[in-house]
Amino acid sequence: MKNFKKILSVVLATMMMVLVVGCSSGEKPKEEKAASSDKKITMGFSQIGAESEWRTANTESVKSAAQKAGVTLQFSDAQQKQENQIKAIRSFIAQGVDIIAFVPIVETGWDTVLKEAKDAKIPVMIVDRDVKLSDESLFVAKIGTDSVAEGKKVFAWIDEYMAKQNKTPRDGGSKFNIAVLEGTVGSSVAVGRQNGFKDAMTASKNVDKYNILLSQTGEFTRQKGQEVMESFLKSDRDKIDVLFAHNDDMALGAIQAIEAAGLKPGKDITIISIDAVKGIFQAMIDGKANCTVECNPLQGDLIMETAKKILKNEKVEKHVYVEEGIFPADVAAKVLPERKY
Ligand code: GZL
Repeated sequence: MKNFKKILSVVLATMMMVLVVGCSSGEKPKEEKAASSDKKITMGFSQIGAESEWRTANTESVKSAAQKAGVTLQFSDAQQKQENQIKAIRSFIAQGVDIIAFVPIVETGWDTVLKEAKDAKIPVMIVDRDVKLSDESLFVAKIGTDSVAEGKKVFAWIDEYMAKQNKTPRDGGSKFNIAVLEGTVGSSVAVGRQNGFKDAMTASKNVDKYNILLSQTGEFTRQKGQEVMESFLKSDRDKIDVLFAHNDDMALGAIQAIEAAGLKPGKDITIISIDAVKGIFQAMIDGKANCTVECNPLQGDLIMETAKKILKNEKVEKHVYVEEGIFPADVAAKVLPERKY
């Protein structure tokens, strides 16, 4: 009997040991798990869509930079709808991400949802485009491009080019007629590029040489750019001297419409656009476009570096602009092989 009791107590003690070891090697206590996971940042990123070559490059840059930086990315594509972006930001808040970054498709309508993020103590970064807010403390940093400067560069190049090429207005009048394909209505980029272009024209000594004959949104897409250019050519085929497209994709669509109308893009109609994507370099090499102003989508690394600084409570610049150049047709063949997007 005594032996039996001894064996039983050893068995019971062993079972207790197994139970204790089993529990401790399973789930970590909540605070310990939380502490160890603090090192890995989770970012909620709301992208506007995939409307252009530029946007695709911007998305690729963000995703690859997140992977490189060890940031877990909750990525949402809003399919060009602000309400989808607001829904995505609300879901990031509900998930309790560490930081939110988003590309605001239009300038206004963000105060309420960004206040919700602030109340949830989740820092927000604005990427690429600008927002109009009643309270600038609703975001910590903005990383993007200077659309007003891009618009100014466009006019400066046109003015220099028309003089250098000894061009005269196609309709025999005294002014060069300019057609403009605008970007997304209400986006800071379309507003900035148009204002920069017009401000530079107004300030120019040659202001009387130019007339903005036509200006309409092509929504930053190739398809819409072609459609709107077709309508411009229907009404003013033999009057248009210059096409300014707010992005290269719309210019590439317009080139198809100009050729279909029996005109020579890049010759009959001088074409300048913004982004500097590979497609426009090829069009310039083919003699169908004349210049592109760079707008740099490769913002991913800067976004991730800035996010890490914000979460370590380090000081960051409120507004950071990425580097941007300008590429006329005569450098296109040399530069194209080096282009990353
Ligand atoms: C520019 C970016 C614009 C590009 C377009 O900062 O927001 O949106 O110029 C893109 O190609 O669709």
